[in-house]
Amino acid sequence: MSNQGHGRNFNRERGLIELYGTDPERADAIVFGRKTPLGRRGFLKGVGLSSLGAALGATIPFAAYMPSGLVPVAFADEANWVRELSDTGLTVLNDRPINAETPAHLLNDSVTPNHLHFVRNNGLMPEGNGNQKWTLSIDGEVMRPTTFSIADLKRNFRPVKKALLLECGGNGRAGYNPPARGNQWTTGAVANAYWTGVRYSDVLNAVGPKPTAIYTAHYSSDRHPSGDPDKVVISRGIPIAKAMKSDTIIAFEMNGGPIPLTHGAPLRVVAPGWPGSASQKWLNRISIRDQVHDGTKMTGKSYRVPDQPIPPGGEVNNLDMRIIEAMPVKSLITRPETGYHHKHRETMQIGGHAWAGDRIITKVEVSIDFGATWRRARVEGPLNRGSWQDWSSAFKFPKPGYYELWARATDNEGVAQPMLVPGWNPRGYLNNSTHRVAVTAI
Ligand SMILES: Nc1nc2c(c(=O)[nH]1)N[C@H]1C(S)=C(S)[C@@H](COP(=O)(O)O)O[C@H]1N2
Ligand SMILES: [Mo]
Repeated sequence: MSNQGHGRNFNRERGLIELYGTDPERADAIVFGRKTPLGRRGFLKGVGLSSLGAALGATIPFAAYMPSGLVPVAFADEANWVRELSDTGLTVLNDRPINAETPAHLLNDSVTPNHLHFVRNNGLMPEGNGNQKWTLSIDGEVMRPTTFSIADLKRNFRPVKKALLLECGGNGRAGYNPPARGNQWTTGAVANAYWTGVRYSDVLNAVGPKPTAIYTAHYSSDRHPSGDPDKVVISRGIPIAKAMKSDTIIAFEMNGGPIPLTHGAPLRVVAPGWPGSASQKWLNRISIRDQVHDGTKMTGKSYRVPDQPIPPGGEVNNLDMRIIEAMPVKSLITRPETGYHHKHRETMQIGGHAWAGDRIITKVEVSIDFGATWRRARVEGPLNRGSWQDWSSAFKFPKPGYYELWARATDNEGVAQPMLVPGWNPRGYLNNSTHRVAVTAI
């Protein structure tokens, strides 16, 4: 019922590196397609790695001669990233591609530092070199198709620096029942870093969108896990109206320094408040279209939800799915950390962040009695448009015992977070139910 994913490990996607540590025979079976001693091949279905074997087997011709239980050299890169991300406290949900989320209490800063920003990759990251020569070409429904170097972007347009909210459309997926396949994000696929770049609108205006321009299409240089160079990992876009907003940017810096490879170096879109997939990383081409973009992961069930509510586990025709645009109102309790023991005679400080797609947060309420009564928290204004907002409150517990802190945000249209997991959908997007933190008063 909560969106915290407690007890949902049965459905967790195990990463390959972890599997090499705990069950090397089975890891081998996935990578090299060998039958496991127990013949449990079918069991791997739905673990999320089942297609990997076929893909990799083809690229490792001497697989059959490799000693069992060695992490194949093809995974060395991923193994390093897994180590680095886990060391900073992130929870790695998948290692090929890399996906990692941030525990709520590590997201307490108003501006999220690089090493605590969740990572969501659909494919394999491009090689980290060649940034000097990076270009962005813009074509399609524009008067003057142009190729910009990063220096051109910096020279021709006024740089802007803004704290911008990125949340994966699947954040909270672990709360859905029946479970939806994909990374089992709990609450941590959200962050609010400083991004420096140029306004998307300035760049578009410079190349002159034609009257027929209605949607953008973003392209990048990440690689398909199958190794097939013709397969596009992801190519998403946004309506021209979203691209024209003052807080939608083409970024070349994160928190005042170069963008790390994991977050899209050297150039990415940041379209705050929309599903993170709208913020293409490793951006090298924008094509302006006269129709809604239909690139990889724009269609079918990817980043789309049923246009009409359906029952949990229900079927829905792809024609009845719509693209997710602004993300719904949501909040996070970042202090105290769940499991905290608090002296009940003392006042407890509680706080976190709230955000609402393209809207503003007008109210955050907190309950320590399972929603029976609510108290209004203090809410700060956003650092700028597109940033999340901080909130805080203080509580005294009436007597020792077990409590849950619940937080519920409301946006400027009067829409509040639901307390239970809302509208089931096939891929488990848009779970914005109230965050809950357990505290023992002693
Ligand atoms: N090229 C490219 N861009 C991408 C992705 C990707 O896999 N490839 N993932 C998208 C998704 S689904 C999300 S949620 C955000 C995550 O950004 P982050 O990894 O910097 O947190 O990047 C988006 N941009
Ligand atoms: Mo995402």
